[in-house]
Amino acid sequence: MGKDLRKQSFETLAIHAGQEPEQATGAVVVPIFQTSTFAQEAVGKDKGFDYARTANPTRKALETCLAALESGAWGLAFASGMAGEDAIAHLLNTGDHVVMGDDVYGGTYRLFKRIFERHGVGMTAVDMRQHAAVKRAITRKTKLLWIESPTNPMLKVIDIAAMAELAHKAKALAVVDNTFASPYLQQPLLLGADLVTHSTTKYLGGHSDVVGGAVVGNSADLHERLKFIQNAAGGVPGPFDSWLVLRGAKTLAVRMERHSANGMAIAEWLAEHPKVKSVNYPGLASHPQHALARRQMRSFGGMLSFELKSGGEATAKRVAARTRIFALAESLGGVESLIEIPLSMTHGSVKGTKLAPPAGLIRLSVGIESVDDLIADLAHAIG
Ligand code: P1T
Repeated sequence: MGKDLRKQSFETLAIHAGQEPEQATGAVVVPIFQTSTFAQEAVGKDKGFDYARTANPTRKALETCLAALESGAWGLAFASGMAGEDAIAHLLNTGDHVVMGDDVYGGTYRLFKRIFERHGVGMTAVDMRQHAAVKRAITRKTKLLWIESPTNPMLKVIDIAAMAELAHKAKALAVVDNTFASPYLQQPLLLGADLVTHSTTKYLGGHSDVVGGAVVGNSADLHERLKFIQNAAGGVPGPFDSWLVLRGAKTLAVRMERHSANGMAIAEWLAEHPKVKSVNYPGLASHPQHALARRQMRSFGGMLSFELKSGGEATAKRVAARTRIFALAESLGGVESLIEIPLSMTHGSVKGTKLAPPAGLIRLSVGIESVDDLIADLAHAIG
């Protein structure tokens, strides 16, 4: 960060952190430094960049911006959300143990269950709304608590400050996947988390045109270790993908306001619908952790899930195939609305486990289109 941007507000940081006019030409927008290597004047005498896996100016601008948006000291960008999570998991050693929420993105569970368990890292999944259950799950070997809030796809809200406290008592790291909320709605580092991770594919990128990941923190030691893993394992984003996330992040604040307003209106409409059994949205007063969500989040975002009273999985699939504006697709957080069936799509990897969501659950990623058009689309699809 060139000037002291730390004191500035979120909206300003999103547009300016790491993004001063470029020195050689004055270009107002950070250029796409599409190069794999950097010429050196003499051996070891470079301009801060030598090889683009280690560092690239476009990626560096993004990393500075991500750190500012999460109120962290540093940020690291990755080729996908999973690549960032994989880097965090590589902090662990054989014999270590992880306590994880029991309603996390299916790919996160799969990473720990199918890859890291093979390398001797144990894992226990637990409902993190039950603090006593989390305490029971923590052992002497527990080195990391993996917290997602709101959760994917049930929209449970987890008390991040309380989880961080439990982690620190056990001398373990508190890691928060902040993908659903985005840093505009919630800043886990300020609540005591050690690391925040994102799929920047989602709200940070915001336009469904890039896959990326991020890890942000404060500790210099964790920065060194994760930067080493990032470079040694090499899961870095290219310059164009870094640029797309950086450009998307500029409008995060205004997008999240609209996502939240649309999400709230649709949740309220669904809650009143005679064919709807239940709606999971932290902004509804009926949500079991609504009070916690109000404390922890600025507003409630664009993600929600619901179940119909009858018909189960088959009816849910039929509804998902009948919308015209909501595209039937995996992913979330873009300006366009998406609809999906988690158990058959994004969470297929937890089918048959205790993490499996209900088969008839429908998940919406509410975009920023006209909310009247979105409601009309759902009304038609639900019938
Ligand atoms: O897809 P990728 O950028 O690698 O991010 C993985 C990831 C991590 N964390 C959360 C909370 C996520 O939701 C995801 C990806 N999720 C979807 C693709 C989805 O539709 O839920």
